[in-house]
Amino acid sequence: MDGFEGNKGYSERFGLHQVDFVDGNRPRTPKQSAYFFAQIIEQNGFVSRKQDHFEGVKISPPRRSTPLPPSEVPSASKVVWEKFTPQKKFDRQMYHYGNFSQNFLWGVSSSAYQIEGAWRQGGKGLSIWDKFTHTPGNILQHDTGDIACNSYNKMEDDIAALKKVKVSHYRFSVSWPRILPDGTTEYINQAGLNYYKKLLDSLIAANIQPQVTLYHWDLPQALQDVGGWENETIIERFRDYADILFENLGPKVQLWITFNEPFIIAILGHVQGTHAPGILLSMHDRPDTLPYIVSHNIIKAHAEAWHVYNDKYRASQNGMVSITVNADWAEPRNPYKQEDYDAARSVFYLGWYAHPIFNGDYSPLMKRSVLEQSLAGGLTKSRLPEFTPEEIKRINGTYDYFGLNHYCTKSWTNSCYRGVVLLRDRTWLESGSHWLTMTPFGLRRLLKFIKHEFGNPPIIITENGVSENGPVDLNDVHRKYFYEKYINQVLKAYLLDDVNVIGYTAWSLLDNLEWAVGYTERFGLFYVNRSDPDLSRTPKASVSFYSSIISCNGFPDPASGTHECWNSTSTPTPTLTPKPEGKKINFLQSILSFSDSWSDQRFSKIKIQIETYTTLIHLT
Ligand code: PNW
Repeated sequence: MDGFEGNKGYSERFGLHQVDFVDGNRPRTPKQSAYFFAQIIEQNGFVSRKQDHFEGVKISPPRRSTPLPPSEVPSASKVVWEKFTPQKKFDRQMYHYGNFSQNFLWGVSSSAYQIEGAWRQGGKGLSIWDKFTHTPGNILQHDTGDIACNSYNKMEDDIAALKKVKVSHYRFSVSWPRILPDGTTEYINQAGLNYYKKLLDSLIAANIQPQVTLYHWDLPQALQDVGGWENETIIERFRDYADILFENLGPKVQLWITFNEPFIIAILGHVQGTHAPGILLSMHDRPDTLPYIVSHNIIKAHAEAWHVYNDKYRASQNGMVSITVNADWAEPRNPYKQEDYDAARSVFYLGWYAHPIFNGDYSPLMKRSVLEQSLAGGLTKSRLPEFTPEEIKRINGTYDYFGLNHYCTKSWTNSCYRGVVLLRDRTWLESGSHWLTMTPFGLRRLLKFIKHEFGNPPIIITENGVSENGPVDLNDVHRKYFYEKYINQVLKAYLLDDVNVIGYTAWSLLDNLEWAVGYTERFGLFYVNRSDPDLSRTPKASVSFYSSIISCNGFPDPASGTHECWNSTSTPTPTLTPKPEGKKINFLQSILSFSDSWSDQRFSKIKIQIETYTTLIHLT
């Protein structure tokens, strides 16, 4: 808008909007250019029209959806924001000592395509990820999962790594095409079943409880060829696949997850095209209802698998079946601004899947916002499909716990002309992945939100972790920092907010194929040397650190004496030294090592941990 132009005062006007400086309210009026620019934004460029040259561009005022009235902002997020957003940094970062429940589950996580390799071994069929990674241009450095960490052939090494961390459970996924090469029950690949049976037996022998994900994104290519998740016959295919796994592996498994992160499947796979099957919605002649249809079918397929278990296997196997949704925590940039509240509320996507399963049907907020966007986009009805009353009933309650993947918090605002906008707080520490900042405080808030929004279910955190890229440094102080701070927030949620958290799973056991960015971003507790033909695994410093938290079942108060379980000093000496380059990382590293050396001297009664550039204060 027109504004104060330095020594030219108000005489020079750069604005898309004219401001009336005579009127005390300073009303703004869009100039023609505002409409023109809005149209460029709306079309994301210039749509070619033959007569443009002669008639000019047709100008219409930009469409904007009306914000939700305050009363319709669902209460659960409000409860959390009202309690936490005004928190002083002091309270937010206060270190909390204490323990988790006695049978708390401590684990690490992996997924089939990211670690198994053996893509054409043991009778396995092709998956959409095999095809996607073999299509040039899809994956950084042309990486593939053909060999990955070769976990298919290195089961003993993986079990040894798990033992070293001293986990009580291990989350892995089954590759659907390894069991059913063409996706259907026409042919069941016994070698595939045997592999997973052997893995389960080895885990049980090591006293590690398995948690098995049925679908971590590697759909049999043969099913994609007939429409994949878009074709509703897949619901039956998935149910049959689940039935076979429950029947054959169920006697050895107590914890199941049907789907990993349906949101990522819908959006990265079927809108952005950065994940398999690689559908970039804007480039295809596809209906833009696609992500909603895909999600609709996934929700139904989940429910059918849960019912199969409930009807046929629960009585004899007595396990728990659920779904894992991923969620960032959304923080309003300015908690005192209604628009920012609404912006933050509107970006919650876990409810897309969790609401039908935990509360019944899509939420009113979801229905309303998809309808609004659909109408604004010129459609006559909502893109969101509807469940029939019978379907709502059949889906509602198909869970035995809440599976949550969480990585970070984002800050949101609503600016008049740009709509809902994501902001990055520059004080948040970065990681090896552009989308991941270290924001431990958000996890406590998210857990409290889930408690209120979804009826206080038992929650298992099925993924949480951080990456690095660039040169290898086994002294991963940033990961120790991450786990200490995030897990401490989980402890606060459990002890102070009464959230029913029953387990925590670190992502990931090994440095593995990080999807579209290949092997460049490393989330592992163990470094995998890719130049060694044997793909040897070496523990990073975070292994013994995480292992200490597990042995202590939380954070024992140093004031109550020395604790046998705490062994964080016995970290391996780094052998691969070159430090990450670049000023920023070095600075970050030095802050983290500084905070780390302090954190080992656990003598103060109340300890305030730094998150970033602030100073450590010790109170005794
Ligand atoms: C999860 N994001 O995916 C997956 O379940 C894992 O397989 C993956 O390796 C891990 O997180 C780390 O990325 C995500 O862009 C992928 O916000 C992307 C996002 C979040 C989770």
